[in-house]
Amino acid sequence: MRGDIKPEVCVIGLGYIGLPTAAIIARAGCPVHGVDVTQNVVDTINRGEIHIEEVDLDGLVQAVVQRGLLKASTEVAPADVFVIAVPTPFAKDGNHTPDTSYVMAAAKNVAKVLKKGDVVILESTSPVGTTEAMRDAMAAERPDLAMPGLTDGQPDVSLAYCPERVLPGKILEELTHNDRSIGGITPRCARKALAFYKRFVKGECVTTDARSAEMTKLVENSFRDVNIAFANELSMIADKQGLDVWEVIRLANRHPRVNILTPGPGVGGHCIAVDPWFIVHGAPEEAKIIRQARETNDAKMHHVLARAKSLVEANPGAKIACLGLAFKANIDDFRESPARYVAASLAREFGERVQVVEPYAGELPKEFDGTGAELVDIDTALEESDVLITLVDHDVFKVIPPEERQGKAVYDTRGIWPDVT
Ligand code: SAJ
Repeated sequence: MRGDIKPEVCVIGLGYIGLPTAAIIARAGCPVHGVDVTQNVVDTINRGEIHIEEVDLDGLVQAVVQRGLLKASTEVAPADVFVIAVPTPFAKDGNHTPDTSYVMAAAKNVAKVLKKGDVVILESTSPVGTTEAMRDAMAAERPDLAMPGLTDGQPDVSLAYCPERVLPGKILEELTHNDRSIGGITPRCARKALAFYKRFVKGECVTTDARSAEMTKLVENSFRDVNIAFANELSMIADKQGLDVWEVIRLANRHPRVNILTPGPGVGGHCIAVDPWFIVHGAPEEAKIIRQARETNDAKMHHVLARAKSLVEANPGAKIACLGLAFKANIDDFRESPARYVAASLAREFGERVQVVEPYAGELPKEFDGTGAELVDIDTALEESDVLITLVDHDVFKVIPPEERQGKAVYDTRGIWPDVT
């Protein structure tokens, strides 16, 4: 990887982060070999199409595939730079233990094709120490190569941890413009990774060590989780004391140094509700607020369900419209969504009385099967339902004027209608 010569890049894991990253690297002119275990994903990308929804990603993937800069397969191929963006889910032990087996498997596959001078970068959100563990696994696979931190002399390869911090729905923009932490196993590793990111990142790239970069990623999402938990706790206190939490937050936020976030039906998505557990797992005695925030945000979902049920029971026979299934506003991502959990629980209990409005869904998810609940458009729901439960703050719901909601019982868990308390 020297001068103006574009490095060949192998991106392992072509999901929500890996595919946009591969496409952006290819757009910068580097030939990218994308790797995914799912044949269907590989075939889709090689046709210039995409298997996930993300703003503007379809056009970009089509363009780089057509230009021959992005090719996908199921096998890792030799390259100058390897970027690993595979999932790090929980283990199935029920204890929120991080499962880094996909990262380790990717590291071993990379090790097989590794040559002197290569750079290996881990992007997956990972517990502290994962990059070093990856290095050790690669060293075991390739004793012929001097690994960073394990040799007194110059290492043969570089290894770094460089997390993304992009917001779903704005991934392409944020991949390019956000600042990045670049954590090398050694400072030299960080410099090698930095030179690579400079090719396609316009934000500032700040170098550090691998463990600090791993922790930084976890801390960012935990910070947000703790702050959302504060808002959700306030909303439960307000419910108990008969206060309008939106009014209290609006007023408190007039203080120049107070910025309370927005209560909702709980925290969804694959990052904020997951990453804090990686910190708790690493330091269970110390991570008290972080653990409590997770528990508070999960408890909020059950609080919302209980309050919704009481409202339905107070309106016997009435049709109920659940507005939204997505995990947050204006996206079509329904995974790990508290809204989906609440709506499905109501559907199981109240069956045909439940209508679901989700402009981003073509059909209801599987757990609604056999409940009798139906997916309807917003006009049908406003015509037929007497109870409205707002679970997602989609723009299309925000613009429903008070006249169209008149006479209906409303539970607005997102605070989208200022006239509703
Ligand atoms: N939420 C609230 N109240 C709020 C803000 C959010 O209830 O005031 C809820 C949302 O409805 C949603 C969840 O929290 O269910 C998370 O939404 P989000 O928009 O805060 O974050 P994500 O999960 O879409 O993306 C996050 C981002 N992290 C931070 O903002 C610290 C993103 O920058 C990360 O890159 C991403 O996680 C990730 O991949 O880790």
